[in-house]
Amino acid sequence: MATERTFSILKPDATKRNLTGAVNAVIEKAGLRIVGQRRIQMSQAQAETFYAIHKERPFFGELVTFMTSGPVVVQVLEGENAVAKYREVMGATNPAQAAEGTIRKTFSESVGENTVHGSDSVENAKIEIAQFFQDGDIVG
Ligand code: D4T
Repeated sequence: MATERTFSILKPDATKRNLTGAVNAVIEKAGLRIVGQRRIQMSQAQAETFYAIHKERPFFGELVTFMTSGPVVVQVLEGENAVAKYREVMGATNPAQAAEGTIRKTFSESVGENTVHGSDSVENAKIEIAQFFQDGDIVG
């Protein structure tokens, strides 16, 4: 198993409900180390670029509106198999289908406002991290 980095976003529904610490506790308990973290207001252009893969999907407009509706916390997580591990800790995209104990099962109210994002591959993690972090802002 390899030490990897993945990219995480605590979405506006998390910051709005003061869940930053509660979600971070789940992340750290799972053995993932938060090696970079910044609270930002995402611009429309940043959100559109980040979710460009979903541009043709019917929910794209709503997704961009939601992601820019309040502050988000962007993070770099590090650990053994961090990409897959974090996807497991987040739970299914739709919280109604998420397993017990996952972040989305515990905290999320809908598929649109599902509290966290996590990269789906090591390759995408690198691209996503580079969109929001400079090397010096990640301290492992
Ligand atoms: P992200 O990318 O935010 O980590 O979510 P997932 O990887 O779990 O899910 P995704 O890429 O399929 O969806 C991206 C983003 O779009 C929102 N969404 C999704 C939505 O608003 N309505 C929908 O029907 C779906 C499928 C939620 C996450």
